[in-house]
Amino acid sequence: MQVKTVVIAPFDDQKPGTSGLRKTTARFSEPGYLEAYVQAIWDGIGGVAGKALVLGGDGRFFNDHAAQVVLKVAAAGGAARIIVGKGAILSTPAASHLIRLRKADGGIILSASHNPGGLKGDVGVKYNGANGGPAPEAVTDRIHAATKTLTAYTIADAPDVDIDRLGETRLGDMIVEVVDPVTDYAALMERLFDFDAIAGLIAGGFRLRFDAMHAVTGPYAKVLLEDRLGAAPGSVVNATPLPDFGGGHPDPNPIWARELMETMMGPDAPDFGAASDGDGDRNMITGRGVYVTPSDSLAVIAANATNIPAFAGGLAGVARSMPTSAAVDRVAEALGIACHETPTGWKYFGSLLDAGRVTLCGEESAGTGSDHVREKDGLWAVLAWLNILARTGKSVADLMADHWARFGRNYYTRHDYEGVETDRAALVMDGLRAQLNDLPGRKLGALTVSAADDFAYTDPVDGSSATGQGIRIRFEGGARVVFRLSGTGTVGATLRVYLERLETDPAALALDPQEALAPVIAAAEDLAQIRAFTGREAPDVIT
Ligand code: G16
Repeated sequence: MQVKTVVIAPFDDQKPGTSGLRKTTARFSEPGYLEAYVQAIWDGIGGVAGKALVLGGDGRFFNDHAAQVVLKVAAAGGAARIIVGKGAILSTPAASHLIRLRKADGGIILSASHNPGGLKGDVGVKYNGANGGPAPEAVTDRIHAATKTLTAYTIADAPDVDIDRLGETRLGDMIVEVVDPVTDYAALMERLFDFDAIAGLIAGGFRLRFDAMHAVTGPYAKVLLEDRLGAAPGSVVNATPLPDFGGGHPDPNPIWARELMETMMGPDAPDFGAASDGDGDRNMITGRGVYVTPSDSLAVIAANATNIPAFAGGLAGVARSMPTSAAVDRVAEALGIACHETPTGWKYFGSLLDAGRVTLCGEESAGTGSDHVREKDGLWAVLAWLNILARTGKSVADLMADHWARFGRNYYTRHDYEGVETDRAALVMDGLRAQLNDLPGRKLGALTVSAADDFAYTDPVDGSSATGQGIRIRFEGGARVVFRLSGTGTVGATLRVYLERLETDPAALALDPQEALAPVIAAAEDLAQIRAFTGREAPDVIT
């Protein structure tokens, strides 16, 4: 095998964000851009020589080419083995599982998650470590440092490897092992859940719809929900992964999964509806006439966990990202288990999961998962819900009503301002930071600020810390607003405002969340002056 050394000027915009490096397809297509980043990953992890890695992705436009680049830069670096999903397909949780199952040194996941794909969309590259989870900050910092000084990369000068056929081939001395993307993951799911109970529920006439949003979960959902659990053929819709996700935005929320929402709120709605995102780690849960927020979903799974065989012995603890609502905190309190509050990003759950301190984690950004892998897992969440519904015999609506009656309801909404000019978004955040010390005691309408800070976190296991993770303002009585800049966008800044209020009055548990939160929404605007600073009259997306 010939190895070429290509001299480059370092790229100055390769800082990994919340979840790997995400850029426009156009940027990633520039000569050497991807190659240089992959080389920087090898440098950041101490070289790839002799290592075994997993490789796969969400099937988006550019990934075919990207997979070949990763293989060739890995071969040039002396990697021993690459285990690749057929056609470069692996959902993010399936990749995490494969890394753990095969005891690989890590893996490369080619995905920009829920960001649109195609020529005008985005591309992403993520490195996961040997525990199957996203690289911790210390590693992404080293990768970033390497990108800034990289002046050359090495690449195998060889024809493309056939990754559409199962089995082993070689690229120089490196073994390329092509595996079925679904088999191992499906076997794992069968071990975790009560498939007999779910199949029984479905055989009894329970109807479901799963929207794969033309993204990676289609083949997984077909096998699990239709073939193994007996859901009617066609229950999985938009099931074929397309390079541009059918022109859609594969983000499972009421805005982007509108078709599913309309079906679920319509007259002949199935009993259960769910969707997943580009790379299969996010989820949306709905029932007939009811939408379940990700924060509530986490709390409901925690409260009903012992119905799930994998959790029969109870939960060690739970964790949620800081902007996620406190619904799960109340469940943890009732169960007498610890509840950890971490910064946004699944990587922060890794050490807690590895140390056995938590079993279940979740994020408001449609992520839920457990210690079975080290990523959030969309289909896992769907199966967890089906398992709970099958064992309790309740409908989604009844399960929610019972949960709120017992624990109270954390009304929750997120308002996103997208594509804001970066300096204007910074003005909003700086303005808030400047007020922090003076806020406690301040009255905003009927609300009084009880505490305000810029969230900082110290990992209780490894002592690593993260600062500047979002402005957190709490009000007396349990209401809260959080301001944070997204770490996954590729154009300008996305300002996220997370709003929450606890309600325990049994007569007020079925309000419209925007109405229930109106005083908190008004207080947030008062504090942040988003209209004045950004010129925006209203959020672009409300979920
Ligand atoms: C990624 C991370 C999640 C995180 C989310 C937040 O999700 O994996 O852990 O909660 O980003 O994104 P932002 O910084 O935009 O608020 P995904 O599904 O895009 O990989």
